Amino acid sequence: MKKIINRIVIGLLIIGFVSNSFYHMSTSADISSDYEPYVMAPLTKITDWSSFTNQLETLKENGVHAITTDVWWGDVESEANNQFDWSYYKQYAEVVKDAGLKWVPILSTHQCGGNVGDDCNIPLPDWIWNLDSHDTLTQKSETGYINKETLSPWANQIIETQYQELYQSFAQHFSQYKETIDKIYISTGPAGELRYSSYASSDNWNYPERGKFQAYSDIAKQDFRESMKQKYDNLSQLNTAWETNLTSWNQVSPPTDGNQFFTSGAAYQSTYGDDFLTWYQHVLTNHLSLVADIAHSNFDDVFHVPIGAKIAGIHWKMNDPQMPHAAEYSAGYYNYSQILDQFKASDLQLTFTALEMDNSNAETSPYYSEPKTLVTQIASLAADKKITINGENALAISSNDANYSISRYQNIAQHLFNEDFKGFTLLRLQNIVHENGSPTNEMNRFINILGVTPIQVNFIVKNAPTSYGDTVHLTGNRWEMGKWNSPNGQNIKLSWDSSNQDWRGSAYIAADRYYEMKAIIVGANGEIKQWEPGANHTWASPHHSTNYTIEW
Ligand SMILES: [Ca+2]
Repeated sequence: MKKIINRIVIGLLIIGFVSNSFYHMSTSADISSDYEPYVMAPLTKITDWSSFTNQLETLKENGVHAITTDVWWGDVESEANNQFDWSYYKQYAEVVKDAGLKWVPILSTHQCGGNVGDDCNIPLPDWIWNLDSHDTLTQKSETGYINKETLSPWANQIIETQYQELYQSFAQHFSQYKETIDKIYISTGPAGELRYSSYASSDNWNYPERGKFQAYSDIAKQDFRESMKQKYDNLSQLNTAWETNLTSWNQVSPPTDGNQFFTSGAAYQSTYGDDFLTWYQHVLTNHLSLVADIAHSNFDDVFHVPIGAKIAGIHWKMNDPQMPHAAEYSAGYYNYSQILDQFKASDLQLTFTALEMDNSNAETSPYYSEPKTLVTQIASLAADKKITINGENALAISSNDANYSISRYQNIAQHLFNEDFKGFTLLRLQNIVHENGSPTNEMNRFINILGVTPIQVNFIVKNAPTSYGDTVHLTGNRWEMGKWNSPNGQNIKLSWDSSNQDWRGSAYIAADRYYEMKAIIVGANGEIKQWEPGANHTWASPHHSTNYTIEW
């Protein structure tokens, strides 16, 4: 018994040591054991159901698990309040079910259109704008633009009633499809993402500008004042903290100096900046909490599936020397850890995007874009907090240049299989399947790298010439094996098995794929001491779990 405890303690020490050097994530390359590939449906509505059926059957044949679909509020409740028409989406669910696929509906309470890559125009139901004042219902930007992509996060009462009615009606009408529905996404902002409408082209935004704060409706400004009254109690204490000489609460306001708020350093170094940005984000996380509660209360007992929500991949300006993170701050992302805490508290899965992108413009003005860093940061936080994370690509992957496309899928695979993602949703259907149902050139690339089925393999390495303190790892040609010991990947780590006197470990890799691999000996300092000599092992993985033994 004592021996076992000692071994556990030593094991824990080793895990602790290694995890510090690898973003606190699982320390082995691996495909998540329940990994699934998903495909995002077109934004526009299906008009040719027989073509769509052919497309879905092709997805199914290629191992895609589910299709993810926007269910537009502006479609189903457009006529009048509580006059729902689900007929289109019922037909949709029926077709998905018949194709043998699972379905992931997104309850899209945002407008379709007005965002990057949108090819549709489905505004919110008209009648909602009569339920309260525009000041309450809409977001108002720094430059006075009124945004109607979603209800504003200050429209709590309207949201509570309307989302409740919408979700309840969805649950009633789709409970018969509960075997088909795999997960349900809620929309908590523009493009379905928990954020403000800070970067809307309708508000004259162009990439890669920082965007605009959306805290200038009267109700938003009043809310900020009230929040500061609660925090400081009286103006004199606020003046001390902010180093100001305000004489009236009415002078307490979101920033009115545009970029200066950032370039002056106020956003980064002043108590005022911290107070404003903390409050601005808090309004979003409150909104997330509210919508998640409505979703759980309507869906959990009916569908018994996970509820998911998204945050946006705001990768530009991250590294801007004049205004670092200004685009994220303007969208409401001030402290990702606290945002993810709300995901955890609200029992939500998280979807994050931009997995295909790289950091090639990290130092390039005006982009200063670091999507790869951002994805790893978010995945690391999700792993720390034990939040299930799923990935998406930000922009369609479709190229005549096969190498370019493959490099995008490889970027995605690196994140998925080294940073503990549970699933991946490819945008979009039309890039991998032609209208007649035949696969495009992208299909094979996508399926080979990302459309994988995990199988558990027990790896065994015999006769490795290790010394005390060494460990044996495996690495190979694919990201689920750490891509030949790439700095962005992780190897498959084995542990000493004293009864068999060899090194063993199990990992999930892909069924039916071609692998090349080698064992390596890693010293106690984490550095590679020795590669297995000779040619690479080559292996066509089987369809089911198995053992794989290497004689060093
Ligand atoms: Ca309603």
